[in-house]
Amino acid sequence: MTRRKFLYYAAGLSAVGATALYARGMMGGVMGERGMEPSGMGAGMMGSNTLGAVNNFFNPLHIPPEIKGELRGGVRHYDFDIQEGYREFIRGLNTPTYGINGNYLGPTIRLKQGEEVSLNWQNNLGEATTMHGHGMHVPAIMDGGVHQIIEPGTKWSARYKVNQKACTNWYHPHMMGKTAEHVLMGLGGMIFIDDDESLNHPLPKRYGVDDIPLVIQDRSFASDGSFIYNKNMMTVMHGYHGDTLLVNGTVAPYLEVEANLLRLRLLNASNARVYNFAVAGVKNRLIASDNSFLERAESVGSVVLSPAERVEVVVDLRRVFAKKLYLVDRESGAKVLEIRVNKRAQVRSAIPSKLTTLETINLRKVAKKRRFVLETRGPGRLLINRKRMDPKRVDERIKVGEYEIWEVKNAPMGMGMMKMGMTHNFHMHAGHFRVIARDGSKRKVLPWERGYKDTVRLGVGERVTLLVKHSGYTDSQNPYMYHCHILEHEDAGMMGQFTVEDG
Ligand SMILES: [Cu+2]
Repeated sequence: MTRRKFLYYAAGLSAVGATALYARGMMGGVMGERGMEPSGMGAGMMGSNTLGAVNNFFNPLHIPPEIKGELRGGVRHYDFDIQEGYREFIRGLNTPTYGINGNYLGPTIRLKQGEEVSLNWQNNLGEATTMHGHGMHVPAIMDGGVHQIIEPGTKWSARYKVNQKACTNWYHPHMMGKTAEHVLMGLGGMIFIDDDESLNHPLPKRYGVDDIPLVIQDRSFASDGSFIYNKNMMTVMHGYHGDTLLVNGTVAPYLEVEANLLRLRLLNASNARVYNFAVAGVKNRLIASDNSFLERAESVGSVVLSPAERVEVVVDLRRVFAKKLYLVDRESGAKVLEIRVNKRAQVRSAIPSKLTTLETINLRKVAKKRRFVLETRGPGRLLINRKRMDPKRVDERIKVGEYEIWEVKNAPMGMGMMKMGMTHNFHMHAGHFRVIARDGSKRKVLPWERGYKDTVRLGVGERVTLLVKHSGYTDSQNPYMYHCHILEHEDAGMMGQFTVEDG
């Protein structure tokens, strides 16, 4: 052990000693006298669902800076520096990280519908990566998928006209075989898209005050502070599960807010963990899914989010002044964020009765049906339609502007009555879909699946029916991707490619 490492280690232990409850929660009980073995099998490595309980929330929630770009020659430019760094997640321990314009995660990018923008990504890492706009409806060469590689020391710009409805999207790397590690190290951030409709709504919209980005991730820390990530067969099969929750890169976070309406933009940016979120003790009003508002707000008990899915939820805190509430994950039972209602309301906001208008679903217009089967066929063999991702192969060619039905199934492993397997999800680039049915039933479509979406969860043996349309940006040479967004599955090859072509 080097002296430097030893000092971090000792400092870590004293910090742990001062707040034993915190430490036990943070480390899920595995950090003993000797700390977690850096090469060992922590709870997170087993693919287990163990999350340490946190009861003492003492770090103010980090709010990523919001960047609105700079107009240069009629184009709004956003400049990014993808860099290596260190972040002190746990007092006294420096965790090696990646970040964007900082040491972990990146700023919130604010885009306005109709504007010409250029997102300029400078890669200052020691390795190649890419930067994908998740949920962005853009030309294939601006997608930042597996083909738009940014070599170390070079810059890549995604330039396009913002051409979609108001929503909450995000950005993250999409490097073949490396996405899980690059996201784990800290690359990612939110994209808020505004349009005239969203700007005119009386909804809460003061960034970081009553309109809060929440990037939720799970991580496991070694005793020297570094992230534990062993890409063994168990991790590939079950996906990475950490024992510690981070919100915007903050452990044990609290947020001080007004006794007012509070809008939470929830992003599951975890590699593999599925959450069931709710703000306990108040009514949760769902207003948006991945790519749009719902037509009308809907009360929900909780919201299940698989990796990469987003929702916007509004909670009414006007009658709970001087109280503490919690965002909880009902899946693990863990508290995620402490909400301290300790400020008086400064503005009036409301949820309008009509949030947006979605296109009427008309299945008679459907021109084609495609089937996608997500399947595990042996250790590490994660396939879609029995194929592993090949960046040189185009799997599907789609005619622009046509309605299609995509039926996506998570095929169970094993035989007979035993339905074994794992949760997957399905993400489609470029276009947005509507979820028509789950296991053939319209009624099984969940409230947060009633707006436009780009990612949908698939339990073991489940099947979803999606109404898909790709409008615009034809290119027969450059493909987009569809894939499972459990990052270890995606990296193992559970991914395919499609082009959008002229009819
Ligand atoms: Cu998967």
